[in-house]
Amino acid sequence: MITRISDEVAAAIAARAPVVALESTIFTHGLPRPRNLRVAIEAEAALRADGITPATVGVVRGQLVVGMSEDEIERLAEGREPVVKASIRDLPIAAAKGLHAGTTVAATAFAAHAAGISVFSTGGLGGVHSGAETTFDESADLRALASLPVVVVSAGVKSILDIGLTLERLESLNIPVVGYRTTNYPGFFVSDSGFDIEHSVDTPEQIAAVAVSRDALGISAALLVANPLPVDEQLQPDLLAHALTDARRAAAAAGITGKDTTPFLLDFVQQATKGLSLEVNVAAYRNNVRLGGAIARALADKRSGPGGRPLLHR
Ligand code: PSU
Ligand code: MN
Repeated sequence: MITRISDEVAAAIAARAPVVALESTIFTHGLPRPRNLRVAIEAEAALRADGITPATVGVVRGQLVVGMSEDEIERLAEGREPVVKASIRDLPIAAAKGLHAGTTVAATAFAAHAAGISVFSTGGLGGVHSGAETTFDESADLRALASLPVVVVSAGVKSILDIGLTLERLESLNIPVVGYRTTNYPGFFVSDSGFDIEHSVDTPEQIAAVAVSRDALGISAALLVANPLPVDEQLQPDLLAHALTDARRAAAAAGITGKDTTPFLLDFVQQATKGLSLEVNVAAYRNNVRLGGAIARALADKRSGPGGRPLLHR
């Protein structure tokens, strides 16, 4: 089989119980070993503790798996065998060649939607890279999110990106964005990117209501929930600004392009902040996993409650 859904995840979907999809690029390419494995396992445990079924998505020897086992997560996190970074376009190649791959936000949202999972928590989304006017480097996450009707919880787009341009693209692509209890768009490592968004929502139930309305209208874009870290947990904005300037200069000097850019910049920022950005990255991810669980529960309640009915087109 080219795809596999774990028994646990399949049972939860069939029972219309809350499920949250999790990506694997965050632990194959985003976080350093050995911390990456711990973060991935902890995210699943946190969901289970709240009664939510986790569905970590990744490619194991070519097979697109929704609901990786702990052994599979370990295998990809440890990196003893080569692991590529797979966006949607890489999936057929990974399948035919039998590769291991971490799935990006785009590829994870694709698999989650195909499996019938409505909610997906991640760290930071891909977006428009600074200098994109000459490099054309815009994450495939954006195009993917325009056509996959899932709810994606993130702490904004990564600060390494051009956030203003990314927000413009989200508008062009008709992708709804709501701030969780804020109209300040978060900048992943920092609570406020300096850019505003129009709409905020205050509860997981409200987010579920927006998702249900979107589906009732037949709009097929993802609903992006921007979930800022509390200010006392963010990275110092001036420390980040310095690290970013240096990181971009280093990437240019090293001739880094394409999908290597994001891991390079994240790694550079981590070293330049002496590991502080790593702690913030993990805290933001945890925060998003928790909120994703609450949204999944609210959605499950809404769809099974009075007047709720299962969606025809998942
Ligand atoms: N944010 C993180 N760490 C990551 C990523 C995002 O904090 O590793 C990953 C996500 O999987 C996202 C991908 O989908 O980076 C975007 O990569 P690119 O810019 O090459 O599209
Ligand atoms: Mn890119």
